[in-house]
Amino acid sequence: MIAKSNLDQNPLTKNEALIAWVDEMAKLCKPDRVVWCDGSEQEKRSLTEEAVAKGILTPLNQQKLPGCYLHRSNPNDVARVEHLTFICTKTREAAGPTNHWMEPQEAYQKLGKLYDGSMKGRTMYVVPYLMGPVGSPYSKVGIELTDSVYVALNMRIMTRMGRVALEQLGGRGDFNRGLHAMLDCNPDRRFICHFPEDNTIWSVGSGYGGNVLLGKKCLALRIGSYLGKTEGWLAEHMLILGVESPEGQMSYVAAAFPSACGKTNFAMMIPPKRFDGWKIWTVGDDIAWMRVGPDGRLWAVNPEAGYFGVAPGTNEKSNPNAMRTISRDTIYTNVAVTPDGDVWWEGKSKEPPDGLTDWQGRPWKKGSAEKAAHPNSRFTSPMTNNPVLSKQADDPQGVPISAIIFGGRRSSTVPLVLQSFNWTHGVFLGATLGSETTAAATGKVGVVRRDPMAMLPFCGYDMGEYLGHWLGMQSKIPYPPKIFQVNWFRQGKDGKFLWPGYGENMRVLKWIIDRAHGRVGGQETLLGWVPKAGDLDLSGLSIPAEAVDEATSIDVAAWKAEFESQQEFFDQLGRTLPRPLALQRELLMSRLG
Ligand code: GTP
Ligand code: SPV
Ligand code: MN
Repeated sequence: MIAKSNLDQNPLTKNEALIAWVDEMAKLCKPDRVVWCDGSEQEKRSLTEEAVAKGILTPLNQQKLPGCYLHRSNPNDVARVEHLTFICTKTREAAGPTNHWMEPQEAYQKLGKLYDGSMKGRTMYVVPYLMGPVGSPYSKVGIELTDSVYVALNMRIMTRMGRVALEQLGGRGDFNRGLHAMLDCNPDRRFICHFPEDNTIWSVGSGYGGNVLLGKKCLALRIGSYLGKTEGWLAEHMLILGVESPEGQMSYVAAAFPSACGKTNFAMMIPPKRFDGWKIWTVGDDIAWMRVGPDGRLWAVNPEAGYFGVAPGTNEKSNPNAMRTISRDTIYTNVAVTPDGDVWWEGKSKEPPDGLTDWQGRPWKKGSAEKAAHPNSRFTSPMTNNPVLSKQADDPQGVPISAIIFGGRRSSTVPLVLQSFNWTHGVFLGATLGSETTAAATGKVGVVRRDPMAMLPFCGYDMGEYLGHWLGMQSKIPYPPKIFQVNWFRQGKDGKFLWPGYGENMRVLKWIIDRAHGRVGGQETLLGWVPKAGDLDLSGLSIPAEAVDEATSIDVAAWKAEFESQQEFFDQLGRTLPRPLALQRELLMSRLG
């Protein structure tokens, strides 16, 4: 049966703009069936059964991992594809020099041909979703049309999906129009196209994560950043956490680290023994939407409702809260499995268990040069599973931010922690953030690249203008957060991390919170404020003092090279690079001598 009008097939909405658009897209893609998702438990069960029957999901050991399933993606489709991601604005200039650009009509035509008839014999799921808390004036509604049941089930975890989104939309036509088709999952026919001027996203040829869960990077960041620029707010690649002191004082922090650089871990960390009575509460682990509140502070909401987190490295010691979170109702993608249907990945335990099946479904031998789990294998879990979910995670107003942190993965040069001298310098620290590339995107891993505010792959418009927007926010925020930079990833000569990281990052966070509240002094260096001797609480830490010294040291020669490399990036940004950032760099260089 070819879907004609889906008017009478859909019991969920009378929104005419929505129905007309779904109709139009169904005429293009020609699915056999159009299924409107309501977000109910019953629907989850039937979609899951369907996915299992089709071999898209495999049940894991239901005693050990109740409600958990495994998905293996096509081996050619395991990460975001930045070279196939396009910003389709009328002019190339609007997308800027750091984005791939395609002319909108060309993109609609090119992808339109690929969509044409692509869902014959398949089902088109209509997935209404809400990014942001229910009832929040800041939340946005998107509709994703997809022929992937895996995408529908993941969107159900990652967003507030179904009726709730349609209720918030009402009769309005200002929803994000997302269309996703798997096609034959061929990289030659893979395109992730964003039309910020039309509030539209077209994605083809992939079934993986950020390429296809359109609420996440596509809407909440690329389209979101464009909306933020026009509407005067910030859409950022940031975790949001609450720090509660033993006296019960709560402070909130937002932190931008590039992909696979520690946001999920930082957002869920358990403070070490020394910090008895301190608690960390997760508001979000990947994305923050931030606006100026009526009280003049910066307020943040997490637009998501779940975690699409990196599996490798997650274990009982590094992130016990994540281990609890992923113990039920979780979809695992590209992990290894044990003979009894448990999951495994590198770093889950020291010794791999016997008889593993690798992420591609092949028998895996201990000592094999290949990884058992894909380095970008992931879990999708509802945030309500998180034992330390903040009570404010659903608050329509969000939480007030006291400090913003920028952090990259840098094996050298960048010290453990720095506080910026002022807002402009803080924006400069974010703008010049460098980080070694990870498996979260296809391409070479471990190369340092500039990743301003961890937004290089996610900014939906010209990067120089984006940095200008950040500078411009200063005059809009009467009580701005203080801005910091961290680096958990500096290495010693032996190639080992100097700083133990994970829960021990609480020691750095404590200093940051104290600085944000003006409770502790700092020591001025050429590059920013750092903790005075003794102010970074290191008691009970089982690493040599020299390692901490090395992690916090500033090497003038290395910094000269760093400033050179920053200039190369600034040159690449070209004419829209804000003048204050160029001046900031010159000022810092002259201090270095
Ligand atoms: P995306 O979901 O891609 O945006 O990543 P993320 O920023 O949330 O990264 P995540 O917390 O998942 O961490 C990525 C990898 O870094 C994992 O393998 C972690 O084990 C590792 N990691 C996280 N925090 C630390 C840390 O403090 N020190 C060290 N050495 N590794 C860390
Ligand atoms: C990232 O790459 O930053 C992620 C995973 O959070 S993805 O959803 O694939 O973008
Ligand atoms: Mn991310």
